[in-house]
Amino acid sequence: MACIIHEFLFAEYINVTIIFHSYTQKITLDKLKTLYSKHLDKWSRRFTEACEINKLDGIIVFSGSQNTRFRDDNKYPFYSEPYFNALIPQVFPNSAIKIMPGDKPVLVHTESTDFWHKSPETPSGFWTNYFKILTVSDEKEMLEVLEISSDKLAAIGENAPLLAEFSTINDQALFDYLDFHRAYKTEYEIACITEANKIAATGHAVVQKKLTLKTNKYSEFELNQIYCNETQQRESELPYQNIVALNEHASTLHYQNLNKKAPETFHSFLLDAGATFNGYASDITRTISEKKSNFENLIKSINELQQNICAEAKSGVSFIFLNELTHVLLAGVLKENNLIKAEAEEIIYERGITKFFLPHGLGHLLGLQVHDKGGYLSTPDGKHIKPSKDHPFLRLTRHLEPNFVLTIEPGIYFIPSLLEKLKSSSSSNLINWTEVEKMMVYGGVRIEDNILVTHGEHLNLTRSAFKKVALS
Ligand SMILES: [Mn+2]
Repeated sequence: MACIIHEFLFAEYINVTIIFHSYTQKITLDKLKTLYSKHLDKWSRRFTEACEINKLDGIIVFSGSQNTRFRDDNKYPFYSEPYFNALIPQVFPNSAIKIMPGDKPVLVHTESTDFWHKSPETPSGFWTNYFKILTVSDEKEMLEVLEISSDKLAAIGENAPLLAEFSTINDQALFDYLDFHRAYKTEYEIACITEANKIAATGHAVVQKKLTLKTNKYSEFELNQIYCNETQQRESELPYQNIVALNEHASTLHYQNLNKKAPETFHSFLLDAGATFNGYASDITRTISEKKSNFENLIKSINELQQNICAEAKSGVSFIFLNELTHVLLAGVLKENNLIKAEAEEIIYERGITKFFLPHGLGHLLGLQVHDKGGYLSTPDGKHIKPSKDHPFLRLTRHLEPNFVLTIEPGIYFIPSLLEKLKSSSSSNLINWTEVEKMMVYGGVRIEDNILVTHGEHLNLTRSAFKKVALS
């Protein structure tokens, strides 16, 4: 994910498509290196404390193995154990990091001699000085150099046969401690998520431009390709599978298809797509529509609601409260947009009608994983706050604190199965069904930003990145 600028100025002459990748890495390597040094210190302290609390001599983090498909010799895409990437920005399959409090951490890196595949990258970059790096050729040798002499070594990672050597494997108390603390992002992590936002912003900008310029020309499949090309991220590098939804497909919350045919008529487009930078994710959604429609007004209302909720995202505020507030405001949006009978706004929220239009939670922690772990932990020793029965899909129940990075992603959807339920409920008479029916072709709206909680006002990492590519 290095600095990418390709310009083919002679494009017209040789009749090829002009490719212009507008993302340029703004953060210098020197800056990244300085931040990484402090970041690694912080994580070393966290691992040391986790060892003290759990009476461990050390922790070994395995990156995971390159798995093969069933009855096949093809491999699945490789996804590294997140705690491996918390320590090292590069990705290596079949490798391990040994952390012994007080010692320099050791990276055991496997270099395969398989001539079918390109060998994994060799460790390189600003981080290598901080590690003792040992190269091995297979698992057996890896176990030897890891020197598992103590039974007080804990292993973290995909539960492969290699881990059977350890008495403590993926211990819940250890995870609780680490997961709780990872919500507080280091400056290095904030810088990485900021870069991931800039990369994704270039993709959103180009995709939106194509769609509004050439209405009804592109299929979901093509729009996804445009996004991947612009961000220079292959699908397996993205933090999650892009949601590329035209028209009524936007009503499927995690719509996973990529229709290869452009629809006859263009009504709306929802793009939920992020990027990764040094293992850290961005997660951004925008919805656009045909002009001068009621649905366009609805997008404006949700955008306003989203900005109002972001403004409330301050240190000390409970995310459960913000989620409730979203539903209160959503009742107002339903009224403003004539989707409910005018006089009923107050009881819309009380009757839980908004949940039929917004069944998912307001947002989640963001970091090494798009749905970063630790969203329910209220203490480092594993106390949980579960979401209420009313909002079972809420992924974050903590009180916000400085350096949390999270998404704020309200929406409103016209989901046939949920609307059927609402229609047969006692609240049906409160809904303006004629207007709701008109909205079905648009599917739904979601507006999602990544924000950083500070001691004062929040910082919106997405809107800052979007400004630079002239989007809002
Ligand atoms: Mn999200």
